[in-house]
Amino acid sequence: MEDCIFCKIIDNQIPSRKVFENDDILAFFDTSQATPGHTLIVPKKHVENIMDYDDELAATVFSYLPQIARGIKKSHPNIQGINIINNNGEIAYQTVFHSHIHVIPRYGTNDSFS
Ligand code: DGP
Repeated sequence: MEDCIFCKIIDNQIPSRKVFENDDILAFFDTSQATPGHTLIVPKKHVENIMDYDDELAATVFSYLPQIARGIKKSHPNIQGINIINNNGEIAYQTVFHSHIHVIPRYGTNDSFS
């Protein structure tokens, strides 16, 4: 979609630090790392938010969460936990209107995410 930052990242028009990619999704580091390893998972199909998913897209996109979380943990062994966050709509703090799931590693009660 024209003027969508994440569509441009998917099309390699904007560089990103990729974590995982296949025909359905792209996972890449968030530029604003809430904690080290903070990753976004985006469907390659442009959908604005969760209200625009059909069941198949939801099942597909969310099915990658465990393997991506395990991959991030492998490369960041000090991870003690992970927050999965999905903001939908401006009121819910969505700022990029191409749906994405935040995978935010947690390193302890005093890490940089609160
Ligand atoms: P949200 O507030 O849930 O819509 O989160 C959007 C996130 O997208 C925010 O944490 C920063 C990240 N972001 C915005 N622009 C870019 C970009 O050009 N590249 C990358 N890697 N992340 C971006």
